[in-house]
Amino acid sequence: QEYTGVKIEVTEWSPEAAAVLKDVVAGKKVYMVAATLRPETMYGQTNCFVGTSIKYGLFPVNETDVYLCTHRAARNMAFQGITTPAHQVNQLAEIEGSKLIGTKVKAPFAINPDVYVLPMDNVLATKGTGVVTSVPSDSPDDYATLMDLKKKPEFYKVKPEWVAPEPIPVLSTPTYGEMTAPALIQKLKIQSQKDVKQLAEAKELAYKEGFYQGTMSVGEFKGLSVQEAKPKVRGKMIEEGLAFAYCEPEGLVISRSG
Ligand code: ZZB
Repeated sequence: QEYTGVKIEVTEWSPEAAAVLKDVVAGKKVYMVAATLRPETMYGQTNCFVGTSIKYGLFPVNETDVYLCTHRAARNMAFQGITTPAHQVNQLAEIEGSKLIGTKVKAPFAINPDVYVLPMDNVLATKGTGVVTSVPSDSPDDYATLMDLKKKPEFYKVKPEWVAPEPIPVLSTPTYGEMTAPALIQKLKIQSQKDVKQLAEAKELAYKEGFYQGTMSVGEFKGLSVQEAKPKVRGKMIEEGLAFAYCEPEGLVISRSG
């Protein structure tokens, strides 16, 4: 499975994260790395998700940059020559996802780039980097999770102002218009991120409709089909140093059907 590793720069740690990490990463740039299959949707990022009980590590990439992701992902990156020295995993520090909530980050290519780290129940530690970038216009999981956070901010320990009020349109499809994920949430009567079965179905439908029927509504490739725009946006992000190719070893992941 070839993902795009999106570099989401930390601009201000939450107080809990600062207490653990500030000295360790002083003078360095830290990027939370999100693995995505939908680089063309990066314009509509509204936040970044972590799992609260997942442990994340900080791993040096070179002299100046540090990546934040699961140890498992860092190991894959080391073997893919993404981090240096190759084949070596050097963990600078470890932190629980719960402490990262409220950290301010910069989402590359996003129309509103200054966003926050928020909690999601269904982040898998065993997939991608354990960091998920959130695009509620086109990802039903992201939209459902944000509905939960808006309904119960105290329960989820988030400040309401960290949660984007509305998704940002990115692409349009004949069946669902510019808000594919919200339309599917309504159609399948999904109430929350706990409706995992219906969400899996919604995700499959959103992928298919977006990929085969979608047209870009925003960005440099506005008007192009999603199929054409996807590699172009990805290429641009990589060229600008905002993303990189990240592969998940075969056989260790449960790939989506198709
Ligand atoms: C942005 C995005 C925008 C995504 C979208 C999807 C959609 P898959 O298909 O099952 O391989 N993801 C990545 N890592 C994790 C993780 N560890 N735990 C939970 N979710 C994760 O899933 C790949 C997608 O699942 C990734 O692409 C990421 O969310 C999320 F508009 O990134 B995506 C219809 C989906 N739309």
